[in-house]
Amino acid sequence: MPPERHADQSAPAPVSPTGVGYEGPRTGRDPRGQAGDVLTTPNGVPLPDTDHSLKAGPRGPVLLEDFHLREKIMHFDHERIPERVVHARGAGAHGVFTAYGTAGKLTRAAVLAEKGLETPVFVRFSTVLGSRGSADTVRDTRGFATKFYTKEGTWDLVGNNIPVFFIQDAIKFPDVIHAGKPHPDREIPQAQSAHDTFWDFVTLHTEATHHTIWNMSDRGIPRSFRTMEGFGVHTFRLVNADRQTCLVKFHWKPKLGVHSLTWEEAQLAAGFDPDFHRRDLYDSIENGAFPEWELGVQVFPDTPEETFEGIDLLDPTKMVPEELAPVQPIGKLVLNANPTNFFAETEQVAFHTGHLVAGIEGTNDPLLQGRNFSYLDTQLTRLGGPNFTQIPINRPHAPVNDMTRDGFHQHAVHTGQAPYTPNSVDDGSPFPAEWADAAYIQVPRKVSGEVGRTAPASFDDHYSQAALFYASLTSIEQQHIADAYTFELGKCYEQSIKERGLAVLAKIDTDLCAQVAAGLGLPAPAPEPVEPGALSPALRQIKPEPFPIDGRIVGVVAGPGADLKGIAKLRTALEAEGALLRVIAPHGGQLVDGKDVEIVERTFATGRSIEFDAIVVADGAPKDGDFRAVTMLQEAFRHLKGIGAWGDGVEVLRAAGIDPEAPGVITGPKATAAMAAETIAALGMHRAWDRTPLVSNNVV
Ligand code: HDE
Repeated sequence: MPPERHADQSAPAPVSPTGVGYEGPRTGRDPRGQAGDVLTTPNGVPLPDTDHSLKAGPRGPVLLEDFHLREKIMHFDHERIPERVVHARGAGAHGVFTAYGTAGKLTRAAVLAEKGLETPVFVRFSTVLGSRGSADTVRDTRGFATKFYTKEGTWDLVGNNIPVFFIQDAIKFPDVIHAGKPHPDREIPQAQSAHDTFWDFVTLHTEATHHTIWNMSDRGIPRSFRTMEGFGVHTFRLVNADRQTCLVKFHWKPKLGVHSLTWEEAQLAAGFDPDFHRRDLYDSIENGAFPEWELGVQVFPDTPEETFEGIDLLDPTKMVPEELAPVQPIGKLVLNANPTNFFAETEQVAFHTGHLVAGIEGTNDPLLQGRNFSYLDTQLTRLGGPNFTQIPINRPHAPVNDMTRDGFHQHAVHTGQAPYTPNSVDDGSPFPAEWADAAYIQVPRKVSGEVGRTAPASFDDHYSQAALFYASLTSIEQQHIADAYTFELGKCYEQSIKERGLAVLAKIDTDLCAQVAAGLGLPAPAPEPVEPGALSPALRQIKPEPFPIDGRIVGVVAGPGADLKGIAKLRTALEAEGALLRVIAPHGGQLVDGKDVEIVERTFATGRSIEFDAIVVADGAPKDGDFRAVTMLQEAFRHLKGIGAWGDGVEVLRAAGIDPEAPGVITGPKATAAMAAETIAALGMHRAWDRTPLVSNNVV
């Protein structure tokens, strides 16, 4: 069941960005406006004027007795709170998680175990390194944090879109983040890993190798939040009603498949639309193309060694290939409502790895244990005190009967006289819960060991899974990795850092190392590749089968005199599959042909190839060679997108230097059903990969 939507969340009026559809000033109350008729102060005192400060005469000094001025400015002065120390840039949405019931044998947590149980959720996606105002499409890991408002209390699954992490022990977190963040002297570069300090750290601290190669892969530049996988990263322990335990790794699998931008697209978007991912999430929800993921678990026996097939389950730099432990689906997540207010919800939401419910426990992964401290601690500075669970977005949907009291921003008016236990004054209440309902009781386990700043020997293997990841990918994905390393190391100034980068690559793959060395103009070090082991094709994101196309956008280049009937036909076919069509023309307004009317949603000035998943040229589109239209088509071609044209639109393709016979180019005399079907098929494959040899290097 979708969460109840406040009136402020109703969709905006369908006015095109070019002004078409505007019917003059609104009459009556705008449903998205603030409620209430009369302007007041924060204390509810009605105000006649908030535009002029109180002065002694029109040219006179402002009077200290202007209480309204002081209150208004005082509040404004304090509107900002500290941004998150990491993951500052993000976007969130509300949704529902529905359990399949298949986890019933593994855990007593109803949120996962009870068939058909619907649990409201709030999800926040993020980049890691950039500031709040940084671009969405930078090369980085993405956060994928989910707050489940379960009936047994709040459970947070605070994951990433990459299944492993840079470090094995939380004590290294300040180091890796200080290295990745902008240089402390100039505070550049913003939201980038392509700089000396990042590469200095990850080439010295080689346990970062595996995560780094994922960042250099297409996973570092997702097409959309909707097309990202999510991973809990750490191993968790599930406990069932019979107190039997198993170890699991959580996976989110996107319904639309895992897809990425090309590197050039990512860079263009960072300039042309820095809000690219945020906009995509918001728009797709408003358009009813609700983002969807399946939650799955890899299940391992809870043995004293805490390993599986030789892989240390406590080492967060290691994953378990799906071929060894298949991901078993246990539920579905649908995001179906945008936040009403970004600050109140997306900014103030506070996730915490220690927010666990009965039936879900952590493990001794030293990274997870450090996180369990950090996520509480950080909120004290960010949200200004210990009462952040009372902020609306953080409030549990389960009854709260705690004994915390007072503190900054206390909103509860607690009753009773005995916030301690045991007590007799309040009749002994609250009483301890029964085991069946309670969390934070560990299944008894023996703990012993010598105190020391140590790590298991298995943590010393820093390369084998990086090699496995690289070796398992398609040659196109491997090429992207080589291009990414060449770019990033090429942005470093220190020769020794580049050389160390190559020394790491020499252990991963000889050909990869040679390619990057050639790009840097440096000699390749002697190959010493480690054995990657059995390959894991599940790691590939280029798959042979098509994915659903919900929310994908096809741009149609048109203009006065274009075949509007053909456009309408194409739109009907696309919309039937959940995709959208936007008309691009030299100017805004409308295109009219008799009774046929098309609203121009993007002009040659406001449109850019990056926002379209395919571009089609209509019969009758302008043939004046406008460089903006030409650029749009050439970019789409380079980025391996579906390209199409019907009628004399084919001439426009030719004039842009696009061969109508090239792979993934769809042409025909008319906008027929067959042409629409081919366009839909092209969208489903994400890109025309077999066009790759025709486009220049280092851009896709
Ligand atoms: Fe985080 N991380 N992290 N992290 N992390 C934060 O918490 C931290 C790690 C992740 O949308 C902070 O509330 C430490 C792994 C996400 O609000 C902070 C360590 C994974 C988000 C913090 C890690 C993550 C954060 C900053 C090493 C993937 C955004 C603000 C031990 C499994 C949550 C905040 C949101 C945010 C600490 C490592 C994911 C400082 C100490 C591994 C998705 O508490």
